[in-house]
Amino acid sequence: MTKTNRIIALSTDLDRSYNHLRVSYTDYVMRTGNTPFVVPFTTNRQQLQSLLQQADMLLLTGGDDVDPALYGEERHAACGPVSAERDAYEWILLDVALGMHLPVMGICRGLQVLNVYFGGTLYQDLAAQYERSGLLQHRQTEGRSVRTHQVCLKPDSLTARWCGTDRLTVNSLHHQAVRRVAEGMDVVGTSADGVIEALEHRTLQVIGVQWHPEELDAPLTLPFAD
Ligand SMILES: [Mn+2]
Repeated sequence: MTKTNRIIALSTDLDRSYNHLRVSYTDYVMRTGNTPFVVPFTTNRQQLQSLLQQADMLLLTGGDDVDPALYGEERHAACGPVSAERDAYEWILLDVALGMHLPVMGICRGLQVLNVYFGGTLYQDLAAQYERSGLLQHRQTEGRSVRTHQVCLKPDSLTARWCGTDRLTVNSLHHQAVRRVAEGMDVVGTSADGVIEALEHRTLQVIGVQWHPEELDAPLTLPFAD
């Protein structure tokens, strides 16, 4: 049975002094039969702890690049804008959520946050740093809801179960990607060029996807629902 009416805490982006989040994320959660709750920006751990007490799951949303300093690298010229405030907020939020044993889902930047949090690294820019040939267009020029490349999922993965298939065509709105996979995480999805599109933690209820399910019409469920 699919569990619905869970309270899903969403991390927010920041736009100067505003909490700032695309409507597609909150709509997505509502379309899955759950209740979204946008966690306001603060770096006060106790405050985040009491806010997350209201939640059944954390969803780390998309946004700008993670500061490469968080994985021990100098910033590459092709790295996009970063926000020290947002990084600090999401790091504490994730820390608190894991401490409370909440399931965590990461979308796009959210996947990258998860990988860096657990000790992995990122390509700061696929076009500039990806070693293999045949790199697909991961920063699509089509609209956000257009599906442009395939992803193969490990058939026995949680992500495949959630998506209801082990092969799907997704949208692609990223220029960075997972480089060194964090200890404890498994690659469960890749595109034809070998770019990592989905990760799951081996022991924790943590999954991340590089595409944007909130912009698509399926799947209309959230992971960890059964
Ligand atoms: Mn992609």
